[in-house]
Amino acid sequence: MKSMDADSVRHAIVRPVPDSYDRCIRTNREKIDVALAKRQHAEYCRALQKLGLNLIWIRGDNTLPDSCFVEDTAVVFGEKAVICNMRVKSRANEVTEVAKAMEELKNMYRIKPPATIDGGDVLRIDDRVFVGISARTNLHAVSQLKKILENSRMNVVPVKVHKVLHLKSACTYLGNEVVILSRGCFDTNVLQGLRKIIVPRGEEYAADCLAVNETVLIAKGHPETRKLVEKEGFRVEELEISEFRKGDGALTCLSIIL
Ligand code: CIR
Repeated sequence: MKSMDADSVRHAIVRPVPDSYDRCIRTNREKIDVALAKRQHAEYCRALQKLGLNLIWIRGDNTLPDSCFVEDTAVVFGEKAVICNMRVKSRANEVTEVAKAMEELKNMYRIKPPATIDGGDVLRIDDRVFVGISARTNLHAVSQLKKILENSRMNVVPVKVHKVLHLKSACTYLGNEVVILSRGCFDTNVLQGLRKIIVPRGEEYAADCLAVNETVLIAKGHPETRKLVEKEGFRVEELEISEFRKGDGALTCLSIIL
């Protein structure tokens, strides 16, 4: 099986669920159980470790309610780390501690105003980098990303996103040239040459999967999606992430895989 990335996957950056997590930005009003979110996060971290990843912890911060959604703060391309400029003000300071960690690990670049971008809008598939143009991410960010990656032989492609928060809320890469997606959120013609798993109606949330070393983590309670992913030859593990769903987050949002 072809790996997800030319670089071998070895580390995952994660950040604790803050005590203030129930004040995160979100579109629904279901009550969030912060203690349960912390337990679900611990399970998530254990799953990553079991799949062979070494965890790199960013210091927790109770003044940043969304800070466990660390994916949105930075995007890594091999030896380059791009620190995001996050559009939502209450999240903007999340990047500070992440940038300190990245400085130790990678060559660091920053997306600067007027560009805004959340990491959840960046979907890398081998040498293609799809960037969701969403409520959080704009075309200025695409231009800056192109510059940062100009010698990297990567093609940066903007993709207009509808109905969901980020591009990766609707589409993720499983490796081995297979993507999983939910219909109606972006123009899927951009995914030429890839095999596509379309999540069944009612299971749209399961399109945000996290593939690690050829195992696919999916959100618990999406049996039809599980079958489709297994049919493509992947090993599947389900994780309960109900409290992150209530905060408009999903599996990829809780880590940055290096
Ligand atoms: C937000 O609205 O920014 C957070 N409550 C959820 C962010 C989820 N992140 C992601 O999908 N990459």
